[in-house]
Amino acid sequence: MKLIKTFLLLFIIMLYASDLFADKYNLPYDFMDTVNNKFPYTNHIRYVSGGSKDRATTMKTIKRYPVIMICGNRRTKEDWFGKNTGNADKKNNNVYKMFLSNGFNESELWTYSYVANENEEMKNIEELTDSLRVFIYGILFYTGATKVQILAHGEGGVLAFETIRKYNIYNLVATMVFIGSPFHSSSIYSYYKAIQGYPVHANLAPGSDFLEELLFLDETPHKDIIEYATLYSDNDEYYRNNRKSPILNGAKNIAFETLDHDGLRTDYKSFKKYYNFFNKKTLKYDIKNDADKDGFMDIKKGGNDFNDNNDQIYPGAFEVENDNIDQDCNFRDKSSAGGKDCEILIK
Ligand SMILES: [Ca+2]
Ligand SMILES: [Ca+2]
Ligand SMILES: [Ca+2]
Repeated sequence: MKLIKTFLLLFIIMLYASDLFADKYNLPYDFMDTVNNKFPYTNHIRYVSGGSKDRATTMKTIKRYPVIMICGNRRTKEDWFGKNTGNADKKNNNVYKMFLSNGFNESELWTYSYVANENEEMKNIEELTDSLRVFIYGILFYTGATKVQILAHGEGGVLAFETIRKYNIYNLVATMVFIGSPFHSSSIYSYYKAIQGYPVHANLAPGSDFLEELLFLDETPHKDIIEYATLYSDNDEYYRNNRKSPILNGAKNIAFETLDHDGLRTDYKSFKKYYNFFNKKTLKYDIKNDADKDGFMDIKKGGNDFNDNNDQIYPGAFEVENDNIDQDCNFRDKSSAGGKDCEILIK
């Protein structure tokens, strides 16, 4: 009898635990295999989550462009599930759940972390761009959506901005919303910390060459196809002497007065401002519009496949060097004489 009771108790605990994880804290079981078969360098992706129970369900239920939520430095994806809420009003601080209760579904919501544990310092931003890029390709392939949307907090915003810029994948993004991101540096970063072994500090400290180069040409590139917004606050402790650091010229810049750095991300007032930017319908994958069956629809039919008669050409495909063919569909060929991402524009 005692044994039966113990089993019953265990069973109830398991039911409760599975309910706790119902809000997609993990990836669907078939995500890594599906994506890894298509992009063999997927092993960069770690500490991510999102989607519905499997690929078929995700593809069937997705309606909007998927949203990738990217956390700030020394944080993890848990920030989007109700952790670190700053001075936000304490009623409703789980961003993931707020999206769900405002009509989004699991297939449309994804999170991205670059470290395993809270308080781990982000590496050099340049080193992290590869994995975010692969995650973007992976989500597009897995969900069948034609673009992604980015919601990024703090340093995660700079990482996202640099990833899209470096690989010239503006055509894969519909929306970028940055919450308190140090685009114009923050005095919490210093060169002193950089030489102590925290290279991200050199990226984000006042006077940073990295930031200057990042924003030099245009603070909102391709804003004809991408909607940009920023949220900033007079009370953000990252920017005591530089409160407009998160603002981007050309974006919708939304000001708050009292929310702090985490409150900006998790307060319902703030959420209400930013979630509207993400309510954008995606075209869904239809095999009829994918002649070469590589999983990406023809660009002429609203997809991202630049050559729908060659299954070795699609976003994220293996790029053959110096052949004047753009295999991975970013308007550039890989070149031994190439720029930052080793690619050059094809004439
Ligand atoms: Ca195709
Ligand atoms: Ca090539
Ligand atoms: Ca290319």
